Amino acid sequence: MIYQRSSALFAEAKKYIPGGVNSPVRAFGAVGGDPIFVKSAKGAYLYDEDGRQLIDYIASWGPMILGHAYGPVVNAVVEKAKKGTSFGMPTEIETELARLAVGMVPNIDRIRFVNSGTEACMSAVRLARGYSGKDKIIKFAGCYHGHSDSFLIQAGSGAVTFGSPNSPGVTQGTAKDTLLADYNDLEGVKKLTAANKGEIAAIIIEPVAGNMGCIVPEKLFIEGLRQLCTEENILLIFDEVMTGFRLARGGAQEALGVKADMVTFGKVIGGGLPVGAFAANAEIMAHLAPEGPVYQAGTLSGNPLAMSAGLAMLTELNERPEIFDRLEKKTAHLENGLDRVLAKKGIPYQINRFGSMLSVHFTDVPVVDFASSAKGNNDTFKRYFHGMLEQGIYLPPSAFESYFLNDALSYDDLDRTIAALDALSL
Ligand code: KE4
Repeated sequence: MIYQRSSALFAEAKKYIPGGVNSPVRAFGAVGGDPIFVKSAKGAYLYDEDGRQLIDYIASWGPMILGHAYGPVVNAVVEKAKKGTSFGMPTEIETELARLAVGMVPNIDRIRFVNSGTEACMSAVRLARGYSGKDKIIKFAGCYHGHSDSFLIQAGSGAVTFGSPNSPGVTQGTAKDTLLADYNDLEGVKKLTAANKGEIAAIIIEPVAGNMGCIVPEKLFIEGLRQLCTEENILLIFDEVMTGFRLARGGAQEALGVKADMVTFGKVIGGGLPVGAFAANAEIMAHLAPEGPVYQAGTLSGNPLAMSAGLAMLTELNERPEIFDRLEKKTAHLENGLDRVLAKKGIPYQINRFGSMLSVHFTDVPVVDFASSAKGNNDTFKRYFHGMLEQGIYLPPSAFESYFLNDALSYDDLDRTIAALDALSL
């Protein structure tokens, strides 16, 4: 199906913006065709430039957990904007959001706001290195922690979609300090720590992965990582940019029952405006400038508009935690429905889910790490993606992404989605 106005807008965008987008995964590179340009959104629905209504399953890649244009969030931003948009000076609302976040998330005493998940993860690793005096980090193939150099080693999300898990421009000097392990492979991590004894500052992980599709950690793996980090004096960093304030009020630490030493946030914490954050106990965070020697800064960090959006969103989630249970039930309903109709199609598939994160993989092997995720049949995935889009269902345009359900989705929306898949021949 041709989406004429979106295609025309894409052609115009490419004259001025590389690839016509400001973030590669939006360009439909993994599924082909021109990306859909969105005009507006409300609740569970996107309204594209060709006048179509689409049921949204990416929720801006996570932030719009309450649905688009959520009243209290919009009103908070509008009212705040009338009083000025940026000062470069401390404001009370930064403390209000910091106090709320620290109160919701276990094992953190202090939090620093930045402007993206990338910045949060980059800063957390610098702090871990500065605090420990050690240089190396371990990351996992297929996990994505943003686009700072240390992480673009076998990264997930858009990096792998474009077949460039290791980006040009990342120097060997940087890459040598990033050790690579496989998700759910505790023995492999143990071997790496033994071979680099005393040199590893941190292990950074997506506690529930969302950048290889959704991948759930095996219980012994994530608990084993915790034990190993404790024994080897390595900081365990949970990258909760996706999972924070989504999987539970206290994020993945609460949902998995595993304690991290540092936690990074993005997406939901900003309510749809540019906010990232990193947090830890008071002793670790005391090493951060201006209190300590590890430098980190940002002109728009703690921006009042972004803080007002984040405060409105986290206040809703904190005061109405039943949202998390509602999302769990809705996502389970979707999972069961997709499973029911896929089972009739005689093709191999896997559905992975944790809470309101879900992904569909067209393969007959369980998807437990990057290698198994990469075995998915992308031709089938393309037919799936476009077939659903033509029926008004907007799914992530890559098999290496997760769905993010939002609270505005009705059971009718979910059943329409299931029926759309039932109608597809894959
Ligand atoms: P940002 O710099 O994009 O705000 O956050 C980077 C990041 C860090 N950690 C995790 C676990 C993440 O998922 C992300 C970003 N997520 C992608 C979606 N896979 C953002 C979408 C995009 O790149 O446009």
